[in-house]
Amino acid sequence: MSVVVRVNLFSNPSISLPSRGFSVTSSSCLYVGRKILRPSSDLYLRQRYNSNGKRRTKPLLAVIASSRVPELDSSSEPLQVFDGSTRLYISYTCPFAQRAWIARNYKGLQDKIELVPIDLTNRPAWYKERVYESNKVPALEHNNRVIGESLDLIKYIDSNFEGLSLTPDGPEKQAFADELLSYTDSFSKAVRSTLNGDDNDAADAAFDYIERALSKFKEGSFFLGQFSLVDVAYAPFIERFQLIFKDVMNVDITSGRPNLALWIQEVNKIEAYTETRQDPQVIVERYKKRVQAGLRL
Ligand SMILES: N[C@@H](CCC(=O)N[C@@H](CS)C(=O)NCC(=O)O)C(=O)O
Repeated sequence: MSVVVRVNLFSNPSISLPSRGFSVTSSSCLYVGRKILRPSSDLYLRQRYNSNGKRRTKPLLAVIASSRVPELDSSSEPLQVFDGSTRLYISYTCPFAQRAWIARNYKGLQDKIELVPIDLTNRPAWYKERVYESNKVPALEHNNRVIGESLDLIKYIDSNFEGLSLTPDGPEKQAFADELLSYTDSFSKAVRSTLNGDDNDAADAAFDYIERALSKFKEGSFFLGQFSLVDVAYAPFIERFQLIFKDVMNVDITSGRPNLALWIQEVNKIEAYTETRQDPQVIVERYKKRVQAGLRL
């Protein structure tokens, strides 16, 4: 008899990014020793090939990953929570947390909201006890309270902090934003059901929905024309699905979907997002490990 275990594709990751003693001092500059890296739109391409067209031995994203703030784990001293600091608890591997991280970066809040990465495979006990009872990421500690749930959180960050707005103007865009935000879970579920072999057509239908949605506002390549909460909500998931479909099924999700292709291209020009991207190889390897372990997504 086979036992089927249902898991969230991206929670409880078995692989976490390496973290060494490098520091991140601002949004756009990563200091690795004495070298300053400035992530840019063609980050992924630059990671793979050097100027002679030869493949790099050390991927640039891996260098950036290793320059990130180290994760806290069960051996980490408890933070002085509710001391007036504003902290965003994330995991580098979690797409829900990535949403909040992108919003914080986009609004230029690196000095106002401290990033606190947690190792989800070996969580500090005090996180659940003192910070967030649900023991999940993301969570924001702000004004002596904790806000969770990524979609609520990106809205909260947008309306309670200074910086570029992620909220659309006008009732038409607002209504469309609400519709698209409420579709995010159905979108992931549909794509996962194809990856699980339950419904071969569900992912196609979900990507077609995105393709159509991207044609609504013509003044830009993003869902609502300009970069907004909707792009923030979808980017981490489309990032993962594109890689997995390409690598595992040899399917290009942008084929026949020019709006989606353009959206991916444009979103990869937003530094606030590219800084949060995971090493593509790590995403694919983690997915394969789950499949090999017989886990459903
Ligand atoms: N609905 C939540 C989902 C958050 C979530 O599932 N986070 C995962 C990591 S990707 C987590 O913290 N899992 C730990 C657990 O479930 O114990 C949101 O949108 O923030």
